[in-house]
Amino acid sequence: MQNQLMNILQEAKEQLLKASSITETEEIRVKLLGKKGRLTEILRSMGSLKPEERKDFGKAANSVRTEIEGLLENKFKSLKELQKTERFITEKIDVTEPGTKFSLGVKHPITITIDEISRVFMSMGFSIAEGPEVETVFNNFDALNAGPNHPSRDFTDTFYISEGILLRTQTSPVQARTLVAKDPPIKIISPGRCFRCDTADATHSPMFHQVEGLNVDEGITMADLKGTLDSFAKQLFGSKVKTKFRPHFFPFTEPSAEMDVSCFKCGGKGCRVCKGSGWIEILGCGMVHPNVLKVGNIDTEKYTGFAFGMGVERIAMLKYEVDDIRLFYENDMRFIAQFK
Ligand code: 2NL
Repeated sequence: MQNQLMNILQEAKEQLLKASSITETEEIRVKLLGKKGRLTEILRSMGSLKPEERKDFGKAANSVRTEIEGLLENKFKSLKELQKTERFITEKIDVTEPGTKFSLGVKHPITITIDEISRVFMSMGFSIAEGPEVETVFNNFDALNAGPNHPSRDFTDTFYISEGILLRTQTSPVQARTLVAKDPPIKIISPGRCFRCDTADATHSPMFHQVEGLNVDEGITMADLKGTLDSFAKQLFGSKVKTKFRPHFFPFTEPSAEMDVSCFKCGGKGCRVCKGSGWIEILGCGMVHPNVLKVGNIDTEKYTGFAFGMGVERIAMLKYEVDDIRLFYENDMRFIAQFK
């Protein structure tokens, strides 16, 4: 049995020399000194020895245990030391390195323009209405008096999704929904994204933005339309601008008009922005067609209304003198960050 003890000590030395990790060392400890370990087993079998042998053997076994414990302790210590050194190397931080720069975002010029237009109309008592970009053909065309043969319904101009479903080509369906859902007085604007099957060039984009407006109440006349839109133009482009209304045609309004503002850049003398004419076309408008009011079950004897619509990109391009609409969608921060 003494031999066995010496063997265990020898083995312990050899194994510990080879062990390269704390887990490995712990495994060795359990195998030798654990509850079912080799040394523990031997101590347990001491009962079979004669009493005089037992004393000497016990001493020897204990000293082997102490020695192994000492070896283990040293091994653990040196492994922990090694681990610490490794961590010092891998976790080293260079506190003199420059930090990662996070720059603050900016509002997109189209968002800035929508916000400015909205602020002006809100100051005149309009609220903001929103609706889905995927719409029904009914809300986008039928409800707006664009009959079954209206050219804007053409498959080559409109993104149809399925039978009766499309991407809205204007934000008027939002107003059509409001006419159905609410009773007058109605005084809303609907800013939002629209889609048309156009090939992108300097002035066209298949995705663009509109702000439309609708005001339905008792006794609304063309004078309300002109007063509201003239005030809007002065607030957006400067108090010196003048407005003029030219007759036009839209299926959803009668009579219809387009509004021009005198050039806010040159004051009307003629320049690059107004292309020499002194006037700039800003929006379309008109008195809501009775057929449109009827869709909302609105009494056309009692109520009248005016409506208007403008392209946000066009206004942003004029205001900021941007000559290509595609710049708005390239997300080049050198462009976007100029409009703070
Ligand atoms: C333009 C012209 C316009 C409307 C939009 C409208 C909506 C309803 C009823 C009547 Cl629900 N009208 N919208 C009216 C006139 C003109 O837009 O040139 N937009 C860019």
